[in-house]
Amino acid sequence: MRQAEISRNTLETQITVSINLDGSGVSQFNTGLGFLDHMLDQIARHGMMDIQVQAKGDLHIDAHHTVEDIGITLGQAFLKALGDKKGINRYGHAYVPLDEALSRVVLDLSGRPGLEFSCEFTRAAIGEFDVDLIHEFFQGFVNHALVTLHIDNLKGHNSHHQAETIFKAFGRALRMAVTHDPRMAGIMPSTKGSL
Ligand SMILES: [Mn+2]
Repeated sequence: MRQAEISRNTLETQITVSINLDGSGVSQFNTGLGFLDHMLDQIARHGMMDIQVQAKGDLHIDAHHTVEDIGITLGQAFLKALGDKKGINRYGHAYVPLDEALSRVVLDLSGRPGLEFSCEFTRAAIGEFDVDLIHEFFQGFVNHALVTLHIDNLKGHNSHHQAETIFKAFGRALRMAVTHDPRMAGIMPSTKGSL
């Protein structure tokens, strides 16, 4: 089982993330941010990963530090659980629709951080959740999981739908990338020999 637990504590946030890449989508979230819990649930369910997130952040300021630091801690846990990357697909992609919305996520477990994020949200906030923080979450994840991540929202009028298609496609793409290819057993999926 590829699993890891990371605790990360700063003066702004205290976060513990557990992840099992070979799970069944069982999740538990306690972040104080209902919408973020709903999005994290999409990653676990569609990524078929077991994920637990406990977070106490400085929400009296706003949700920025909490969301960014959950992205960072999830990225650290993901990288640790992934191990040596031998035999994995390495690349993953998915298109996910939800009614009128459609998003595409393409990623490479490259060992290099890179985020290309293209989404024009139709609202500034979803409930009380500032949509700017979705980019912050993925930037935190990418910087610490060392992933190349291209996110494009291709269509959508409802910003809840736009966000949800991004997180579902991200989960699906991660699942594809971490899955072992039996023909690649024991082989590093790079001509360089390391990732
Ligand atoms: Mn929803």
